[in-house]
Amino acid sequence: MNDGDGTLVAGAQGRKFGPLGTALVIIPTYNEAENIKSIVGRVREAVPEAHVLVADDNSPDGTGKLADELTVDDDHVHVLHRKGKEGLGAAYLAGFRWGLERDYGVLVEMDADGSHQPEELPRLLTALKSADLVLGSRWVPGGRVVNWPKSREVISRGGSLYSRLALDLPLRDITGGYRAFRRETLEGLGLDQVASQGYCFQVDLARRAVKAGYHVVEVPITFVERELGDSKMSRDILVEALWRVTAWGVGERVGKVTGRGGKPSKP
Ligand SMILES: Nc1nc2c(ncn2[C@@H]2O[C@H](COP(=O)(O)OP(=O)(O)OP(=O)(O)O)[C@@H](O)[C@H]2O)c(=O)[nH]1
Ligand SMILES: [Mg+2]
Repeated sequence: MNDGDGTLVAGAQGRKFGPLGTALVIIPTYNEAENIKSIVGRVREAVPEAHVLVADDNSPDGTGKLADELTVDDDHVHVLHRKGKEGLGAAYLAGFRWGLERDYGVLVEMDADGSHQPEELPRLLTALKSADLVLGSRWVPGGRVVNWPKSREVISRGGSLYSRLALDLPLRDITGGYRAFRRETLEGLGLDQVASQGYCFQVDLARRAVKAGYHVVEVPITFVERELGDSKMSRDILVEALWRVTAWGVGERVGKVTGRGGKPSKP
């Protein structure tokens, strides 16, 4: 359903939602030395009460050390040092666990490369006041991408459309990674079973939230392609996402016919 300002909603209506509590903005990093100071500074300025967790996979370019330096004068910045490169999904899962072990009420996903603008985070958090999960969305009215070649847009829109149809999800941007979760939502999603590979991670979290009946809201964002550092996206990641989404979709349809299997576990 579209509420008129480009915001799409899915899930239970008319619910009462509790206060949000403190937000933890999780930023996974692998070789983001050129971006880390700027992105953390922008988050701190845009939402001063929020905390930041940099989840670094022992980046060879020293991103983890630069992040450590940011913690010296700022008790709102934290660093989770991981052993080595395991992919964005694994870093987020570790970051979620770190946050859930502490007293955060909201956990936010944000890339380090500036694609997800911290200045838009207040809008996501406002929407979360009456939602279980907010997706920053490029593909609802008002959302857009800056500096993307047409080919990239076609792949991204196509990936979301395919996931929407294969998994029967009422969402427009299913692969995006700018999201705000209430703590209770993450606790209810069964993080131990979430697929952690590439874009599958984002798709799996979104489908689990919708199928579990959570109130999922899409808020338009302006996604800005990175200017500094290298992309970690690869063709292998895309191919893997394609077959996994297909397998989930087939599994759900078979499950509907046979009455078993295929669905993500309910909280
Ligand atoms: N900790 C960790 N972070 C990662 C890993 N792979 C990617 N990231 C981070 O995840 C975020 C998204 O990665 P990007 O390379 O920007 O991927 P993308 O946005 O799909 O690709 P571009 O649009 O080309 O930038 C960035 O902050 C990366 O540093 C990883 O293996 N471990
Ligand atoms: Mg990026």
